[in-house]
Order: sequence, then C-alpha cells, then structure tokens
Amino acid sequence: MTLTRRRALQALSALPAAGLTGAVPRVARAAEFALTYGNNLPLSHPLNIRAQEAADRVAKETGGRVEITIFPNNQLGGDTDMLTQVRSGAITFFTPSALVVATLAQVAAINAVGFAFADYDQVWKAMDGALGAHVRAAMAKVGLHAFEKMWDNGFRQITSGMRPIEDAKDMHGLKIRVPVSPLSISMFKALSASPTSLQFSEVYSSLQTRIVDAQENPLPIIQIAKLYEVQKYCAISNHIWDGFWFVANGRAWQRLPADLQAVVARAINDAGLKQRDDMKAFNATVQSVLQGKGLTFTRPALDSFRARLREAGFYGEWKARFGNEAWGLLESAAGKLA
Ligand code: X2X
Repeated sequence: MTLTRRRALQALSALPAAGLTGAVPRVARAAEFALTYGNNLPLSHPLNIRAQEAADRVAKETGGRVEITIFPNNQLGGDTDMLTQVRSGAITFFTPSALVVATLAQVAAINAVGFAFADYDQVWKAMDGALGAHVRAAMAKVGLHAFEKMWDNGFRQITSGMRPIEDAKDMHGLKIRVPVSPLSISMFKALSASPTSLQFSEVYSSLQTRIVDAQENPLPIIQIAKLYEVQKYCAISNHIWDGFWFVANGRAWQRLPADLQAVVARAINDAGLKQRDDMKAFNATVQSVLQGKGLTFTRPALDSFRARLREAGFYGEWKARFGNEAWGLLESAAGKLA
C-alpha cells in the first residue's frame, strides 16, 4: 500500500460517523511531520506575525508534509516550562530570550552584558557573526538546534510605578521584576536594586498587585503587553540588548530529512530578518504611542549606571564567567568594555 493511500484510509477511518453524511472536514489528513512551536508573546507581536508566515510558507513549500502549529502567549506555560518542553521534545520549537536560554547555556546571555551594544549595527554584526556562532555551538551542546538568524526583542528600558528613574541612585532598593536569568539578577543587584525573577506570563499581574514596582523590557513589549496600564514612568536606559533565539529540539530536528530541514531553516531565517525590519519600524513610533497612553519618559544619565556596574565588579565577574574567547568576540563588535 502506498504511503498516500494508507494516510487517506487512516484519515477516513478517523472521520466521525456524522461526518460521512454531513460536512466533511476540508483537511482530513495529518501532516507527516506535525511540529509545534510555543512562545511567550501576544499574537500581535511581530515575532508571532512573521512566525505564522514562516509556518504557512513551510506548509506550502513542503506540499503539506511539514505542519507547524503555533502556541503563542504562554498557552503552554511560562518560559521555564517551555524551555523544559523544547529540551524533552514535548514541543519542537521555542523562541527563548537569550537571557532565559542562558539558564541552560550560560554564554547565551553574553549579548545582554550591560551597556555593551551602542546600536543595531553592532548588534547584528556580532550576532550574525562569530559571537552568534559561538553561542549557537553552546546551545547545540545542550541539545538545542538554534537557527542562524536571531530575532529582535530590543533594547530594554525600565518602567516603574511609584517614582521616576532620573539617575542611577534612583535604582536603590527598587523592587524590579527581571526575567528568569542570572545575568539580569546580577546586573540589577550591582545597581543596588532589589530584583526578582518572574516568568513573562506573570509580569502584568505582579505589577498590578504590586508584588513588584518596576520591570524592564523593550518598548514594543511594553505596548503590546499593555504594561503601560500598570506602570507610570519609563526610563530610556537601553541597558541590555535582548533577542530571541529560534531553537528546535535537537533530536526532532535531526529526524527531519535534509530537504525538509532546508525549507524550514530558510523560512524561519527569512522570517527573522523581516521581523527585525518590523521592529525597526515599530521603534520609530512606539515612544509617542506610549506617551499617548500616559507613560512619562525620563532620560537618565547612563554614565552613572556604567560607573556603578564597574565599581561593583560586574564586568570582571561576567568576563570570567563567559570566558576570554566569548568576551573577546563581544568586544570586537561592541568595543572595549570596562
Ligand atoms: O520576559 C521578558 O521580559 C521578555 C518578554 O522580554 C523575554 O522573553 C525575556
């Protein structure tokens, strides 16, 4: 029996009795490779819009052999849960922030060293170049296949509810939520704040119920997740550049035949590049949109932040943790640090 015929029979036998007399489902055939992708962002984020385009393209270019189903917005659990799922193979794909995937492969957080990157030219030079390759190799060692093109989250900014941040000294004692990430905790402790790690799924409610007073995220997330509803101030700090690695469970990836791998990789990497352009356009207007929603912006002097990190030994500590090779790659793109 041919594969197609067997699948057609399986599909038919799966039809409910009523389906034979009533409406027959249009798609009655399961894909040969039914893959799942979970993420932590609302559907309207450019990451989800471009990922859906990639999934549609994959279905088309493989003639339906590969189907990618997206579970956005923490439907499958928070970041830590999805990280576990993608490692075990319970889901095929996940897009963890570099900060979060660093709980498995420490060096992945290197793009998030405080005040390292000045602009996107430096960011993409590093992440599309040797530094990105170094990080992907580290993720491969923990069973994650990372696609080449990183997706943009953005430069992170600090929002607060009680008082504005005008200077590094305003960070003192600030109860701030950070992602589940040792680097973020270390950095905000060095700034003398009081950081707490929470998954993104818990951020809105923890601000609303005042479990924390502050959080930090790129402006597009602050808009899309409506964090302006539960925060009053936003300091343009650009303290971390953060991106999402599109990762696959290594074994599931290896099971895909090479021709299908090529189609999937091309679709995902191309979509990632388009997502970067979307974020650039988003960034052009988002601050004024957020001002319109009532958020008050401040522009603290960043030298005071850098000085505190240096004095606290933050750069020396993380250079030792990431290793000289990775640190050298970061500095070759971002300039000498500390
Ligand atoms: O959790 C966050 O703050 C977010 C959405 O930026 C990440 O995924 C790290």
